[in-house]
Amino acid sequence: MRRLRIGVSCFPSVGGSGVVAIELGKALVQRGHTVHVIAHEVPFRLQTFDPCMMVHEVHPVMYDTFRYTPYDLLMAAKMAQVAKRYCLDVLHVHYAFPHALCAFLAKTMCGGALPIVTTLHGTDISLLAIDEGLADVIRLGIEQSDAVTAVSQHLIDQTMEQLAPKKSIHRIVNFVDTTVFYPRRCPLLRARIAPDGQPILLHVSNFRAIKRVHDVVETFARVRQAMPAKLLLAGEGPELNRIECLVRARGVEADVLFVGKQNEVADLISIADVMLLPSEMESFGLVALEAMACGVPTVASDIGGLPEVVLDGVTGFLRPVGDVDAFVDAVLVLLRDAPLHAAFREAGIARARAVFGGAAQVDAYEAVYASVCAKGA
Ligand code: GMT
Repeated sequence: MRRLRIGVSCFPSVGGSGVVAIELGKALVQRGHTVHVIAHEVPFRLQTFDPCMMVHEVHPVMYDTFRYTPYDLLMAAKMAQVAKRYCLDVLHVHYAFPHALCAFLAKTMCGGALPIVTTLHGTDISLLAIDEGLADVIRLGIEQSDAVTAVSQHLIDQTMEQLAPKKSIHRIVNFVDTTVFYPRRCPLLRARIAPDGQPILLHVSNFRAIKRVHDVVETFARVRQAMPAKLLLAGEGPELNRIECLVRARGVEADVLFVGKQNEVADLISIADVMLLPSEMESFGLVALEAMACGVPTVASDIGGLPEVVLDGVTGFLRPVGDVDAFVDAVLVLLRDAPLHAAFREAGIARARAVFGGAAQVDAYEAVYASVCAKGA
């Protein structure tokens, strides 16, 4: 396909959507496209310099009249400016709310000549659970996009059910860079965390309430009653203080390590025996995929898009949301049955490479770009 100039907008801080936006950007650059990232700060996964991947920061305007900084308008203005200055062929935004709406404004400022691709990641749709009044504005963002993708079939179904947009949505699942996420051998790191060879459980998230990190702690506390074990908690967020208190209240602080926000998680994941993801909702669950690629089975909630990632009884276990007993049983099965653990590990690595290795997903995004560019031509 012809080489494109692609604008990309995402939330750059730690979170799967930012990771996917940047990893896709890197893959597109490798295929000869030029990518212009438009975000309020440099995305955390963008570590290496490439002259074909530029970052345009959206700066806040502090002015007494504004109670809140008008992020959406500043983003829209920056999108339009970059589109005009660099003659963008297409603008790919992650999140309908607010980025598809910013893109709609930018397109208008560009005289309508800017095809927009929007990828839904789930949080816009879960926002509706909090504020139904947002439905019209989110639907507008979706319908004004030239093409819309979503990271799981579950998210497509949920969007159709809740918003009924007059728009078809393409399923393009998330992917993982298997040259970064593979089973790494880190014996020294492992020995520092678990000096007596204890199994290691891991949870990585942004500690939002939806992640149910309290279930991680409760699961671990009960596993710990049955056998020696260690728990690694990576990430930060609104629930962190509560979780620290819970760890102390359950008397497991000697076996729990809070490692905070981490940009490079492949080593951390590779030393774990089981990943725990008991979320209330996940449209995809990128961290379960990263774990799978590193050979670490996940015990996750049987919810949202997680069954499209974790194969129950093959690469991990899926259990009902909040059923801590079931989570404990699943973890103990994996920790006590070494051949089963090894089989899950191998199945996970093979599935990550075959289904989520990136080539098919980048092909699919390129096809979407080609179709919207052709329509606009
Ligand atoms: O889950 C979050 O709190 C972060 C959010 C994000 O913006 O990264 O995650 C959403 O997008 C990820 C990437 O597509 C998915 O892996 C997560 O499942 C999804 N989160 C939810 O649906 C709650």
